[in-house]
Amino acid sequence: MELMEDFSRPPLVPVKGIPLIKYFAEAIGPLQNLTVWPDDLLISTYPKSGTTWMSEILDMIYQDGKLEKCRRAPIYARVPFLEFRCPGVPSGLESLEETPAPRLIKTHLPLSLLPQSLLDQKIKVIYVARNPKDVAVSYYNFYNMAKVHPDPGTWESFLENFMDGKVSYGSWFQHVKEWWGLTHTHPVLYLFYEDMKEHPEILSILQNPKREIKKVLEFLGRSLPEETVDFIVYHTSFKKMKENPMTNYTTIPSEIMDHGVSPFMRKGTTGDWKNTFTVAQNERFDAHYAKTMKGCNLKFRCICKCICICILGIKAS
Ligand code: PPS
Repeated sequence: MELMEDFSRPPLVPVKGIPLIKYFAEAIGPLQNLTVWPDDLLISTYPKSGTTWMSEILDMIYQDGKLEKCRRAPIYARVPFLEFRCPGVPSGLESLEETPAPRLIKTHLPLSLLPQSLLDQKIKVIYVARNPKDVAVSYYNFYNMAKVHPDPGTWESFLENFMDGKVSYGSWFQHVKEWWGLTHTHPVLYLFYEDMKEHPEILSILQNPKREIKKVLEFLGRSLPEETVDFIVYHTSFKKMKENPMTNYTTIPSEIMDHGVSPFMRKGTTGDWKNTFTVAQNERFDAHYAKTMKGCNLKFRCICKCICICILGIKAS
């Protein structure tokens, strides 16, 4: 892979009012001519919501749990990133052209920037949403390590920008709401990172996405033997994916992603925001959340828990 230029953290570029990474903004025009295939499957998320995790689960399902087949290439080559563009690296569109059917496609685009053909042809979508406080913390660390982003500045200022939708891909609030709205008219399976983390029986911190994987299988109209599902659960655990070079993004040159600053597979937990938010930031965020999400019936379990924790006092822990 030959790198052509210094990434120099270019400022975000607005496209139809949505701020985007400069290189991705340049990809939006050509993307509008995308030819979709009826068996394409779109994995849509706001950044840092569990995209890579869901991508690996889906590729394992598509490969009938055959690990060696999932090791054929890094995750970004197996699941092309629709709007990806970066000097010296194949674009999302180029990767997509090399991918045989049935294709898995990753996007973070809001609906206003999505190629219309994906909506017109009612391509199946799996959407994963995550508690916005954990998203904000994960995104801040990602901005620091992935140099296609502008400098994030201090955590304090990044959080303000996040709440105002002045980060790449715009407002988290708008994103989760509009894709939720799409579930009424399109084949969208809307899942939550927290449900994937939660052990179904004992509500413990143990990771067990089995119940959610079964929802995915049903949505796809596929079935797999129980032991294959267990195998997928095991191989898509945070620990296994963190040590797997085909999923942990260490194959990306450090000029683009510097894992020394913060690894891509960072913590993989729920509630990590409590280690970063101050009490004041948490209160401000909760007030903003209540105002912005008013009238929306989407429920993020951690938000309520956080409010309770906050009422109980002492820092947000
Ligand atoms: S990206 O760059 O937007 O596509 O990132 P994305 O994959 O959506 O999100 C990265 C966060 O997901 C965590 N992650 C996981 N958590 C649990 N289990 C598994 N298997 C897993 N794989 C990735 C990853 O660690 C990032 O979260 P943080 O909180 O930063 O650790």
